[in-house]
Amino acid sequence: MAGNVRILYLTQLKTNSQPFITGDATGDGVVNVLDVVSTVNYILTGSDDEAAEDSNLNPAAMDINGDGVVNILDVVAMVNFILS
Ligand SMILES: [Ca+2]
Repeated sequence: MAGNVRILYLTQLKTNSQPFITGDATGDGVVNVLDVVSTVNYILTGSDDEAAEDSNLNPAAMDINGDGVVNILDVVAMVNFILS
């Protein structure tokens, strides 16, 4: 489809006024394989928000489907978005 937008959508953090791109776990402005790797690591290391913050990762951006949980469904959505 012509004119496809490569940004999923912008979301406002509830606890922070900084907007972010959904799926952009690393906060570098694009959604790519680095975000997938970061999200998988976040899940496999027990979803440690403090460690994520230390690594400048944004767990809220990882929750692509917006269900309040970062899990494999978000990784699948992220990969599908990148491959689309
Ligand atoms: Ca989710």
